[in-house]
Amino acid sequence: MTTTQASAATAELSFPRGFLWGSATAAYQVEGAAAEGGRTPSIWDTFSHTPGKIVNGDTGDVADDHYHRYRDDVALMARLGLTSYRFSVSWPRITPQVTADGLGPVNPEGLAFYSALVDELIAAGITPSVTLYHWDLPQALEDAGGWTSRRTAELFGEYAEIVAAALGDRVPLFITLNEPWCSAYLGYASGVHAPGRTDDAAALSAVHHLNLAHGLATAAVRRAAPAARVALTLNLAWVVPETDSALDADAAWRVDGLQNRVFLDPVLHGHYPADVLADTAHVTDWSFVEAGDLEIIRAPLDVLGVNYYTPTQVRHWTRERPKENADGHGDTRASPWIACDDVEFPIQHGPKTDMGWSIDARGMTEVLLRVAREAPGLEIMVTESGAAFPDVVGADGRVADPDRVEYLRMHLAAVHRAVAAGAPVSGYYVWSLLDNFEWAWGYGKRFGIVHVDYDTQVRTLKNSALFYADVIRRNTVRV
Ligand code: IFM
Repeated sequence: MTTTQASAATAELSFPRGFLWGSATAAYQVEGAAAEGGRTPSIWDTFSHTPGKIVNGDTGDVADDHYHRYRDDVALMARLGLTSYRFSVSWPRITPQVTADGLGPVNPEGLAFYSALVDELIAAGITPSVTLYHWDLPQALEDAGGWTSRRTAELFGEYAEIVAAALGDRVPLFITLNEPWCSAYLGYASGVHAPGRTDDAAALSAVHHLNLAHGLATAAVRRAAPAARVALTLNLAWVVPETDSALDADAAWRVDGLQNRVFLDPVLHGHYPADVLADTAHVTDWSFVEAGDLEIIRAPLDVLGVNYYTPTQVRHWTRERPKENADGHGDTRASPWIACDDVEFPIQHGPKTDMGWSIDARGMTEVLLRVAREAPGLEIMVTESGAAFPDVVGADGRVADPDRVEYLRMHLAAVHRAVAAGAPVSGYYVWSLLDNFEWAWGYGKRFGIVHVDYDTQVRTLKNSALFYADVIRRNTVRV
């Protein structure tokens, strides 16, 4: 961990009236109750129960027990003054018998859980934002090909319609997918995420089927819940070439293609980037893109969700020395960066979070302004922003997390800069409300503004939660 020092307060940055202040979680990371309420296994249940996949052998079986404690957690949110809560729906709770043949019966217990959560939030004055897919694909669908199969996208559209029909009278915003980059490349190319496959062609097919799933779900939500708005959340990268050499610029462009443009271009402009298709032609011919798909994918969005954590610095790899792979996605033999053999992610110096991720808030401003430029007028929300640090509860019962406070302060100021420059950003969600199951890292990485004792499930507000509550109360960040 590296400490960043708070500087004396010199300015008050106020956000637009009505700016949404939220926190975000995801079903598999917080709910627990993995085998309760009629739920069946997702790819993350299978993956986390596979020896060697998760640090310390952790699983999401219990997680934060949010499934049982959601009322208390909503009360905590209300205490902090949050005006919105972004959570995800676990597909295997809603249609637990789904197979490639069809969704099977809807599980009323699954819908009832989310419906009760929505009611609890509304009663507390907190606006729910629902993510339909945050990585917990039903295992039965993975067994039939997962995101490499078009059928998964079709069924996702049907599932989205069910959820929107059940919750759309009270939920104003549905986010179709969270970070399809991770689902596709970490799940199917590098294999550090479920389902743990290492097949570049499969990953590119997953990219397209996730985009298609987004398009089909967008139409489905609009049918079932015409008053609701639809978003897609992307983890856009601020890609920085190390030098201004042509080779470094090319490296940056290719990484930008795989992380940003392969999602932004079809969704915003209805085509895949020609350079990405050409660069990956030796891997796949992209014949999984069928006539009409891009029209479905480019359905106008109401909101684009942006998740930003860390900059992505790249340089051309000269092969004269071992490759540096400090891309923040784990040390793996298989790379998520397809057709990027001559690209490296140099080791960064300077402040880092407990994930080893460099801290540079300029990227937040940059990605927001980029979206504003590429999609003029499209509303943007920061659907995740936050940092892991190794927090402990002190003898005084408090959790002092000055690094996270400073991280949030800097990133809020960066959001403010983008707003001041004209980006229509309407909300900010801290990742995360609670410490939770950080995927392949298990429970060792704490992202919450609320500390969770995993033995007792006791929640303790960290100082960052108090800081955030103060920002919310004033609608202003002091820097
Ligand atoms: O915990 C994850 C979350 O599920 C998706 N976005 C990044 C977070 C931190 O790694």
